[in-house]
Amino acid sequence: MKNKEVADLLERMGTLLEIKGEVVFKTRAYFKAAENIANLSEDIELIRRENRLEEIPGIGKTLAEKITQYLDTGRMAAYEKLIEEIPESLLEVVSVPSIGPKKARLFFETLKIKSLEDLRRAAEGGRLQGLVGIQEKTIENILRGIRVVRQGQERMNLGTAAEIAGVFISALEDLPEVKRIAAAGSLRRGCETVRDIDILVDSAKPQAVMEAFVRLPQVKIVNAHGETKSSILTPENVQVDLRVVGSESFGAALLYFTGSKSFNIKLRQLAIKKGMKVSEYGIFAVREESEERLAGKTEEECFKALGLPSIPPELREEIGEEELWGVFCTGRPRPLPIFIEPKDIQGDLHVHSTWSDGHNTIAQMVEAAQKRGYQYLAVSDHSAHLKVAGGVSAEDLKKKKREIDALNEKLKDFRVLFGTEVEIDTEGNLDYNKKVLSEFDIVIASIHSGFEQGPERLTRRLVKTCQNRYVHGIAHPTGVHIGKREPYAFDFQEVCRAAVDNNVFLEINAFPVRLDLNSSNVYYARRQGVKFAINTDAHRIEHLDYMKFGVSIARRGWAKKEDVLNTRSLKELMKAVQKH
Ligand code: DGT
Ligand code: CA
Ligand code: ZN
Repeated sequence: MKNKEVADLLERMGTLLEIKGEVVFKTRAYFKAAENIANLSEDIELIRRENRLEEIPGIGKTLAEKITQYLDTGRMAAYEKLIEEIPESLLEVVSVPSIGPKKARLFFETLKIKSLEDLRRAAEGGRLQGLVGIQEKTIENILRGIRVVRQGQERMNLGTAAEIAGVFISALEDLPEVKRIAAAGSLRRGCETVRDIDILVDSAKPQAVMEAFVRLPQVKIVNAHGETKSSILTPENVQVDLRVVGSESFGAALLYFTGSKSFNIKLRQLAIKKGMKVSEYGIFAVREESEERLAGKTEEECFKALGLPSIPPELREEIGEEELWGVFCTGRPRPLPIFIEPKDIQGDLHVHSTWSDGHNTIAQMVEAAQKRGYQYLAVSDHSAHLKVAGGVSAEDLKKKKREIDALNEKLKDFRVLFGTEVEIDTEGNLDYNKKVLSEFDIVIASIHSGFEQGPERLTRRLVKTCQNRYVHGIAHPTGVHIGKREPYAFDFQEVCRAAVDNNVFLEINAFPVRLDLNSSNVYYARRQGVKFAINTDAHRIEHLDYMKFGVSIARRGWAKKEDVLNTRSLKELMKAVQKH
C-alpha cells in the first residue's frame, strides 16, 4: 500500500507551502488530504485504478490529478517545482520545536539557512542575533531543539524498532533452515529508543539464512554479507544485524547480544568469582587444563549454570543495577519479585474517540478493547479549550455521556467509563468547572502548553493539579516527545510526593513517541510509593496494541502488578482512585 507514502508527500508539500507563505486555506487543504489518506482503510492504488480518488473527502480534481501522476510515474511535478524554490531540507529546520514556518522563511531569506547544519552554525556563530523576534533565550531553545532532532535521527522509538524487527522476523521465521529466531539488543530490553536492530537465528545452515536475509525486499543496502553475520540498511536507513549460531550456543548468544554492555560486564565478573566463564558460545567451568561446557542452549539454562534465576531482559540495565546485584551477591540470594506482564492489564484509562481527535467511535473502541480481553475502557477525550485536538464542549459532554450510558446498558461484563483528559492551564487550573468534573468516572489531567515556563511554575501547576479533588491521574507527566521535544523542566520528586499525598496516579503513556513516564522515572517514583496506570493514548483502534510498550517501560522500572492500577478489577480500580 502506498497510502502512507502519498500522505507523507502531501504533508511535506503542505509544510513547504507554509514556509513559502501560501494562504492558510491552501496549505490546510494539503494537510487535510494527507490526514484523510493516512486514515483510509482501502488501498489508494486500488482507488486510483477505479478512478475514485475524488470520492476521498478533501480531494478535488487538481489534487486527484497530482496523486494520479505520482502513483503512475513515482513523481509529482508540482512537488518538484516547489522544492526548486523552497529546498526540501527546510523540512528539517521546521522540525525543530521552537521553529515554525515563519521563522524558517525568515532564516532562509535573510541568512540562506537551508538545513539543520546551516542553522546550527548560524546559531552558534551568533548570526541569529538581531533578527526580528529572536532573543537570547530563543537561540538557546533552537540549539537544544537541534540536539533533540539529531538524537531522533540517530535513535528510533521502541514502536518503530518493534515494527521493523517484526517484518524481518516474520519474513525469516518460516524458512525450513530457521529453528529459532529472536530479537536481541536494546529492542529486547524494551528501551525507549533503539539505535540498531539485532536479530539472532538458530540454524545449522547459516549460509542459506544469510542469502535469504540479504535478498529480502525490505533491504536497501547490504553493508556486510558474511557466513554467519550480515548487516543491512532498510529504506528508512535503519541498520539490521543478523547473526546465525548453532543450537548448542543459541541461549548464550541471546544472552550476550541482548546486553546491556554493563549487564554483560557484571555477569562476567560474577562468573569469574565462581570459577566460570561466560561468552557468546556458552557458559564454561574453567579447569587448569581444560574448559567444560556447562550450558548454552537456552538462556534459562545459562542463568541456572551461574546460580541465577532468569533475569528478565528489561532488568538488564544500569537502572536498578544495585538492587539487582544486591539480590544475588549477598550470602542469601532472594528470588526476584514478579513483575507486571501484558496479561495483567484489565483496561485502558486513556483513549480518544471521534468526540475529540480520535479516529474511531466509542463503540468501535469498545469492541476493540473487548477483543483484547479488557473489562473496562475509559474514553478520555480532550477538554473544551484544546481546540487543535477537537476538545469536547461542556454541552457536548452531555451527549457523550448519554452515548456511553446507552452502550453500558447493552454491554455485558464490560464497562465504558466516562473519562476526560482535561487541560491544565498555565496557572494550574483545569479546563472544566467543578460541576462538570464531578460527572466523570475518571479524570486525568495533562499539560499541552506553556512548556517554557520554567521549573517553579511548572512544578506548581502539577502539584496544584494533584491537589485538585477531582483529579485521579496525570497523563504523560513529563511532556517528552521522543525525537521532537525534551521533558519540560520541573521537579519530579516534588510531583511524586504530591501524587502520593493526594492519591493521584502517574500515567505510563505507552504511545511510542511518548513513553512517558520513562523507565528511570518509574523506577524512582515506585520507590516513593507512586501508583501508575499504563495507558495507550490510542487515537484509533490499532493504537490499543501499544500497551505492550508501556508494560515494558513499567517492567524496566521494576513495577509489579500491584503498582499498576489498571491491572485491577473495575470495582477495585474505582475504590483505588477514590480521593480522601
Ligand atoms: P543500541 O543498539 O545502541 O540501541 O543498544 P544495544 O544494547 O542494542 O547495543 P548494540 O547493538 O551495540 O549491541 C547489542 C548487544 O551486544 C549489547 O547490548 C551487548 C552486546 N555487545 C556488543 N558489543 C559488545 C562489546 O563490545 N562488549 C560487550 N560486553 N557486549 C557487547
Ligand atoms: Ca542494537
Ligand atoms: Zn490523550
